[in-house]
Amino acid sequence: MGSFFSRRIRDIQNYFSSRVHHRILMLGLDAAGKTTVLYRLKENITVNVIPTIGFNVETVHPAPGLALDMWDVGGGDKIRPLKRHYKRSGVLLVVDSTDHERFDEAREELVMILNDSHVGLPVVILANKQDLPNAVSPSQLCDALRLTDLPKGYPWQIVGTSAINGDGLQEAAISLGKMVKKYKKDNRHLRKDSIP
Ligand code: G3D
Ligand code: MG
Repeated sequence: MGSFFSRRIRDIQNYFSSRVHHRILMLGLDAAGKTTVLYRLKENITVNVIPTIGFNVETVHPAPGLALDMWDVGGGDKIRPLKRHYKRSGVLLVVDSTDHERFDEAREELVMILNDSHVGLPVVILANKQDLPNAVSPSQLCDALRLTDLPKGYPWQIVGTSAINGDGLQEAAISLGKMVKKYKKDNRHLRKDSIP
């Protein structure tokens, strides 16, 4: 009960302290852990996930004054082309670090969205499922996704996470928030409605 009230009080404080919401598109192959990440960040709980049909949207507050509207768009291959139409000012790419066979496919998701975005759209990659013994490390995943091929100075970062125990998630969300704020500042000359 105590924790219920403290959560509500925290929500109210966050509501008043963060008037600007940044819209984040969550990308990643099915079963990478997107929905688990979302609810771990939102409520610090593990949900019993069922494959996401349609999408989940939640506002998370990884730090005081920082509000991220997270769009977890599920739906597998059929909905994938639609993702490029979602407005975003940052991307969180969730990768299952144990799913070695699909690293190339995960990279394709990223390339698709970056090709369709304003130059410099910030990306944080979660090397998720670090709690599992066969997970590759963030630096191995960095090589597998060929992240260093992104143009020099491109705003990206990779963080090792576990959505099951929460490791790394807050750090990753705070970094993404900072990168998005900078991106918006640097691109404020673009039309107001072109960057959400
Ligand atoms: P998705 O939304 O990207 O499709 P889900 O992925 O959030 O539905 O997660 C798919 C499965 O991976 C779930 O297990 C979930 O519990 C598990 N999972 C997500 N993140 C982690 C993690 O960091 N570590 C471990 N060990 N498992 C994770 P089930 O068994 O329900 O399919
Ligand atoms: Mg899901």
